Amino acid sequence: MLAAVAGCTQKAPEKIRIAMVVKSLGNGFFDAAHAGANEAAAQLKNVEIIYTGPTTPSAEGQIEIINSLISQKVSAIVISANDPNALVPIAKKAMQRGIKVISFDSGLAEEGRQMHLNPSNAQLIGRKQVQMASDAIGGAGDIAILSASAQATNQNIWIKVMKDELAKPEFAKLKLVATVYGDDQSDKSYREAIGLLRSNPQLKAIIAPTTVGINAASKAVVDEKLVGKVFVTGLGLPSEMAGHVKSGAVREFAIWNPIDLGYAATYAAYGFVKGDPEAKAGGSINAGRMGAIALDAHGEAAMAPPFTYNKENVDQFSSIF
Ligand code: RAM
Repeated sequence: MLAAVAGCTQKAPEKIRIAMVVKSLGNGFFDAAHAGANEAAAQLKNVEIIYTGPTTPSAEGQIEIINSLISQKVSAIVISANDPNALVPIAKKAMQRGIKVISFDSGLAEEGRQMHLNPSNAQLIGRKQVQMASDAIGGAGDIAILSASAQATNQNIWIKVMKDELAKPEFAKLKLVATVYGDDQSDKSYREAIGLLRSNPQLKAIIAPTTVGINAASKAVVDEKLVGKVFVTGLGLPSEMAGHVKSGAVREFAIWNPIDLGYAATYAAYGFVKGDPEAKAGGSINAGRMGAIALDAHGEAAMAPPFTYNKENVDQFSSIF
């Protein structure tokens, strides 16, 4: 039936509310993902982004937040999970209430989400970090890993890949002496890095597969006056790492574009909310300017390979993310 006076009697369609639940607030990586989510929302129209996360990266904090998002009846939850399994029951509860659950960056176990968006292939990410550490120290010496939180899905997958790489003959002269956790908190990461440097005087490299950890470890190397003796590498944001590349604490690091990741994850959530018939395991999602992204049989997708930064190109990207 036609409305009598167009515009007067027609109700505006209800806003689609997509909640982006990050590992913790105050992390520049997730601030960039949030910017990407906002960009997607502006293009999709009628989408509101609720950006939220605990103050420290814990599963408990995220469970509380999801509980409240269920009461708020959001349309979708896009989450970077602090634990692959602990969040499954609450994620299932959300899905039972009709909320679409998508993990990105750090995954939920398959039964706890409808899809997972990986930034890149885990094998590539793990191998890249070992290669950068090896190159920085001439292929031989003691190395350590400074990770995020001990239960983080993504870091644990990458650490496993790194250990598998280190077992290969080409990296036989690299010795992993310790793996420590800074919980994606700057101060704890810094203290853990100082601890590594002081208790391992032969240490030659720290690999931090976290943007918070790599920044803190670089600062620790500078403060301990170990530039040139210990090299830091891993996954960092150009905006936070430019100074450390210049100080010499870091030669190379890698990352993907977190803005694109948040953008694509938001498009994916929208596809599920709208009931796009292709939004399913084995199908694909329409990710706006990123094109179509294929989902495998487990509902997993991966974006672009990580990009490497060094003194030649870090300044070019540091104003972007
Ligand atoms: C930190 C977070 C995030 C990870 C990046 C590389 O910001 O742990 O999950 O993807 O580092």
